[in-house]
Amino acid sequence: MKLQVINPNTSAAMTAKIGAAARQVTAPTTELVVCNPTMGPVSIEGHYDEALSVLGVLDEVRRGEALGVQGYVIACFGDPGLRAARELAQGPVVGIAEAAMHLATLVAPRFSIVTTLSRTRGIAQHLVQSYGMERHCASIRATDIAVLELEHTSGGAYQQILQECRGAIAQDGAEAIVLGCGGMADLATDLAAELGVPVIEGVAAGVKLVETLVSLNLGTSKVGEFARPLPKPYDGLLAQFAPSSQPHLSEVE
Ligand code: 2AL
Repeated sequence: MKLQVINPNTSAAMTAKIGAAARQVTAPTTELVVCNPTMGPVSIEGHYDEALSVLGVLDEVRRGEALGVQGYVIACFGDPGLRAARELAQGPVVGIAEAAMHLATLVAPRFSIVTTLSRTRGIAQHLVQSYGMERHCASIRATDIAVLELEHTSGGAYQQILQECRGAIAQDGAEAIVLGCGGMADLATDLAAELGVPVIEGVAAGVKLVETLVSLNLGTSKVGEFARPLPKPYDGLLAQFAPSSQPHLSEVE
């Protein structure tokens, strides 16, 4: 089985971390393509970053289709471009926020999301609403750690995250933690050991869910909302993104 994990920001160090987390949990027979776009923001920390990251994500999906990828994980906690990617891809596409929240509902009555900058709480809140998770989500706590600061594991980032997790459990009623950034992929095991509750990190959750979907032969329903984009010209800078009527010929570049 061939799966693709897309880090939507352009940070190669973060892509390597995400790839390592994905490889730890996939079956030996699963081939992983781990990538990030070459165009776009170095980190995604707001709506503008997120909107512009989507083009890079879709470009990577387009390449994946040409390579015969059977399922995709979008490895940023805003799940940028998730629904558009579902239109483009033949196989299933899962976002890490979506994957982590769904798995959290299976192991705890209520979870809290512990994320990066305060300004990204709104993005997480919108996802909670759009995935119907209000009943399950006890709180969304920010650490005010910038995404790229998570590269420096020697800093105080881990302690700050641990403190917010403890607050979520003690004060907000959370019985599981969802980590709110792809750059936190390496922290789940240590946090779970210290906190004594399940800590769900979306990269592992996402690849296991996509692996399951592909092995069960379940792909995105293509009969309506997620049908392939209608072929039409796109103008200007976006001309190269124009959907074609013969995806498998045009998508080889
Ligand atoms: C993220 C993430 O997962 N990747 C990124 O660049 N930004 N999420 C976040 N809450 O900051």
